[in-house]
Amino acid sequence: MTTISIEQAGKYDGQEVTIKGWLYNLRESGKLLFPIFRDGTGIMQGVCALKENPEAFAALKGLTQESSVIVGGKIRAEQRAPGGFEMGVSTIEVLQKVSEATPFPIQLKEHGVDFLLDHRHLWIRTPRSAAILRIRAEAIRAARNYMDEQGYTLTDAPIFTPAACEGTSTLFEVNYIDDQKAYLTQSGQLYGEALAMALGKIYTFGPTFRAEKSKTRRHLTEFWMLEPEAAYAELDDMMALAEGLVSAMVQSVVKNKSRELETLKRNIQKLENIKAPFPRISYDEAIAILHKHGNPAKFGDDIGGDEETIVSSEFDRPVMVHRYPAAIKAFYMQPDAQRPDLALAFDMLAPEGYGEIIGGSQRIHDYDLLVKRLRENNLPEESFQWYLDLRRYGSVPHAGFGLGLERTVAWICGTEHIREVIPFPRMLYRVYP
Ligand code: NSS
Repeated sequence: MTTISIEQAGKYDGQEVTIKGWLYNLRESGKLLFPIFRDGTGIMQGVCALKENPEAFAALKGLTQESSVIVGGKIRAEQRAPGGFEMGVSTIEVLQKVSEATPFPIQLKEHGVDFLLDHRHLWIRTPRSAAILRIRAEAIRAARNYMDEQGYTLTDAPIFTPAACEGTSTLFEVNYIDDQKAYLTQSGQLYGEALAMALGKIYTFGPTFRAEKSKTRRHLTEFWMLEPEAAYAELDDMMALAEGLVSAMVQSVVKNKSRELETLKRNIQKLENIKAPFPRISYDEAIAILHKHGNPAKFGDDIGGDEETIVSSEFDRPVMVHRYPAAIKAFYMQPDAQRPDLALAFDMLAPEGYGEIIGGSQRIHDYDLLVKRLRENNLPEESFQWYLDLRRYGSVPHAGFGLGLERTVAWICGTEHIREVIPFPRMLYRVYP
């Protein structure tokens, strides 16, 4: 008999097939059993009658949740079943029966979030988690396709680094070999700049680390970032690339993962709207929007989580805020020629209160200015000699950005907290399991 995935069941209407998976739930009603199986691709309702299949009935009766099973039977259309098909179960082989003494800890009822996080290795088996992780995979696939199509080459930045990229306050220090100090990378950007000078247009995509003391629904200590960097590129080029990238990710999920979005009860119409071009406003205009809403922000203030939510509430798609005060931004950002107190930086704020999903900028390409900025920021010049080399040898205007994968996927999925969109979240007080 052909082994099929539940996802593909519709193609096997009327056929005898095998499904390899787990018992997700079991309802017993006299001489009829109504199991639900899952195989990682979906859930399948089954029916098993004592009279017709006494052996399978006996094997299934009293079977515990998450026992592993190989099931055989006929697929048939059933409108009321999840997915539109069910299986008339005729054979069942139990590979491992979950002991009644230690039942599966996650029942089909509400659990507290700490309990779920302690059991994350089992929680990921629920249809909701599986849907989220499939959407994450689709978003990554779409992002890489888009970047490749735009002529960007995928390269990798190191994870052990000798210096900070995004300020020293959130560095994880590592005891490297022979008492050398190293840090876990906060961003691959500085290496991305070197690679852009070698290959023209590149992107890195990997885990990044920040010892963030903030316990919010938007912060992880380990998260994935996709970071394009291009030589001979300016701020506007990066805003255009960023809106194209985000549109491609969202539209690809809408097109290829609609079932998963339905599982999450996500408002798909809101996602269908997410098409480039996105609105662009200056930092000054963002401050004006805040004033209109009675927020007292003034020039020079950082735009924090609450302010981001206010600004983005004016738009039905992500908004890009550009030209922030240089004083509140990173040391490497190119000043605006017209107004040197502003940095040629931009953030993309997602709608529906999901906050900043992208941060990027044009980089300083002038050697003397960069040295001045390193000194002003008390950064160790010796660690940045290789980075200064990029300004000694054929320096050119260049720019890039970083897209936070989990924040982007959390918004696409409409999850409350970004911890749900990474398989094993690392947070302020959590490194287990
Ligand atoms: O600090 S960023 O705004 N920018 C950079 O790191 C640049 N060096 C990127 C670049 O130009 N190549 O971080 C970029 C994004 C930000 O917009 C968030 O979406 C995400 O990274 N981010 C986070 N996600 C989850 N948790 C935490 N703690 C976090 N910090 C940033």
